[in-house]
Amino acid sequence: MNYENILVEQRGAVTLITLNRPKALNALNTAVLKELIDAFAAFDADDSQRCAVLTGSEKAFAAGADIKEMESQGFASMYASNFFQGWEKVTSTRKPWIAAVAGYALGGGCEVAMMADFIIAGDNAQFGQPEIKLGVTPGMGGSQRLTLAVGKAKAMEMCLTGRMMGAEEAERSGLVARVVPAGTLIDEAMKTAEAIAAMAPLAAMATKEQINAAFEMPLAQGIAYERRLFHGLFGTEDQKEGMAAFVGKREAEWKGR
Ligand code: CO8
Repeated sequence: MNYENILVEQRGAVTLITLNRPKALNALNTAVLKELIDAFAAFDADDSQRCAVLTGSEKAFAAGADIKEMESQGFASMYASNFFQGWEKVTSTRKPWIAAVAGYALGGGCEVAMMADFIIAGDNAQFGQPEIKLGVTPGMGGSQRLTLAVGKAKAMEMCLTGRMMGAEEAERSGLVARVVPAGTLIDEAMKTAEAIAAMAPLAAMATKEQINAAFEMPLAQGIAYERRLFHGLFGTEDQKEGMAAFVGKREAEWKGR
């Protein structure tokens, strides 16, 4: 697929996907979604790739869903087309990926960042769910994922007022894993992605699956699920290699099987 709205680059075992609609501050329209679905599916299917980074520009990760595309829609057309269906394909990516957020991450932009396994923010990042100012609400998971990340009080306040949250507050509130100077964002995100890419790939995938299960399952069920995955990894060559390397005081060489 030829991409017009995103750039995709493989750097070693890390795929760097950059939203590239600068004139619309990376607003997310149907074309961007299609390209992202394709890029994430290709990343997931490529054995040479082990972690991805999704980023935008220094001014905007993404300033939301494309308001110009939505403006003229009615209920019937939104419902019939199941508008923006497909984002669940992005969230079903099995390998780990990081959102590297600088500048505005608003509405759908904040929601896409929250679809990542974690967010690294530039110190100029601004997160917000301003849909209420447009007469609507979050529609791509923001009311759920923001609440899970920062709790009811801040999620309610942000979604009801449209207030933006800066990077420092976002880190304090648990929305982002780490804040770095905006100028070093891509380097820092790539370094983190490379560290993940250097781990045993099946263990990385299983870790993601375990932590995501915490959002879907009651505790006892989640712990049993974790244990099954843990047991399952003892059927891999990488478990043998990882533990033999520790005992033999050498670096492990992962095979991904
Ligand atoms: N959609 C379309 N175009 C946009 C968007 C957007 N979300 N955001 C910015 N743009 C465009 C502007 O229209 C402008 O284009 P033009 O030059 O042709 O007029 C260009 O980007 C630059 O924007 P500004 O001139 O406004 O730049 P500023 O630096 O002055 O302001 C802001 C930056 C504060 C980010 C401002 O652009 C803004 O407020 N943008 C809208 C933010 C917003 O409301 N986002 C939420 C959108 S709604 C949403 O995301 C719902 C998600 C759920 C959908 C679920 C469907 C099922």
